[in-house]
Amino acid sequence: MTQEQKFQAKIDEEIRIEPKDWMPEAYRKTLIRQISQHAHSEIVGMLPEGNWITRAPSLRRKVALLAKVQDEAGHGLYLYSAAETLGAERDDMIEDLHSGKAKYSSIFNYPTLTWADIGAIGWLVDGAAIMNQVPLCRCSYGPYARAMVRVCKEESFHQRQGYEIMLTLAKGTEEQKAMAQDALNRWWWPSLMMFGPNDKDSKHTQQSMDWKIKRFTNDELRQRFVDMTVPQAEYLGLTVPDPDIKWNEEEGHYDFGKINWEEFWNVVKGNGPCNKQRIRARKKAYDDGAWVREAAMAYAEKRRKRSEAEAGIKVA
Ligand code: FAQ
Repeated sequence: MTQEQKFQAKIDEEIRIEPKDWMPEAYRKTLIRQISQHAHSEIVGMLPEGNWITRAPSLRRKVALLAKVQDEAGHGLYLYSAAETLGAERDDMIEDLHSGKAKYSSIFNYPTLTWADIGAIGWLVDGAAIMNQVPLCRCSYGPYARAMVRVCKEESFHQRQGYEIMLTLAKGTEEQKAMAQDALNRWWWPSLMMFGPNDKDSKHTQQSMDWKIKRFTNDELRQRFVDMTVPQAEYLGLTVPDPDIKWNEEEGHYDFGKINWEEFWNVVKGNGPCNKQRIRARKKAYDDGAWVREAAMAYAEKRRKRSEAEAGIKVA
């Protein structure tokens, strides 16, 4: 048996791969790509919501939104650490985000125009994130799978926070209900795009399924999301902006309309409504934080020297 065959046999037996285990270079690369892009998505994902922290309509809403955005920072840091266990350097990953070499989720390139968008993000974007990430808790790579357990618990709170905002608006005045409907109209299709291209156009899915990094295909997860979310929209009394949504008795699923893939690839390539603004904001945050990194390094150096000097005294 070759090393590669032994590796695949472990995966087939559901034995987790850990950082020091042998792994094919392509497996390592795929994981670094997916985990670092996932980390970038969490970090860039703080920006659309951060836009509303100072304008949350009550103290309760502000506290919940602050907690959510802080959770996202934490998820980004866990994920960068998970990628580091594969030998990736954090500075390189961040550089790749800033230069546009690394991708992050298309969804975060859309603007948050009203408070209802915060509800729609929690409900739809976190709802889609959970659908995609719960299976990642069973990913073959140990550190990624373990990080996902806590991330999913926190995403579940985020989703309920968003749905509660939508419920309040949908049961409010006519104007508030219209805001909720408008947010659903704008976030529905981009949320479906989050799951990635159709299976026939997804270059990584087959290999990632064989390696049990992915447990379901993009289309399978998208379908599950539609099946879960359409009844939630009905409960809110809102209309999903797709005239082709129809329950298919035979399939036991909702049929839905065609996704605008041209829009998706345009956003992925950097030409969405907010791509440039998002990267500008991340670069500025990084540059503004340079003094903190320098101070932390200087402090670590001072402590190292002090403990060396103390050790020297003891030896003497
Ligand atoms: N946006 O062959 P596939 C969140 C790229 S976290 C941009 O199907 P794969 C939390 C893909 O990278 C949201 N690019 O690729 C939150 C590849 O290009 P590459 C992020 C996309 O990897 C909530 C190419 O297209 N979640 O929301 C997108 O097998 C609220 C071909 O695609 C994760 O990252 C896209 N939507 O499947 C935070 C989960 N889709 O890399 C704040 C982990 C595809 O060759 C507020 N990731 N591409 O240059 C995954 O599950 C997978 O990577 C997929 C894509 C499913 C995203």
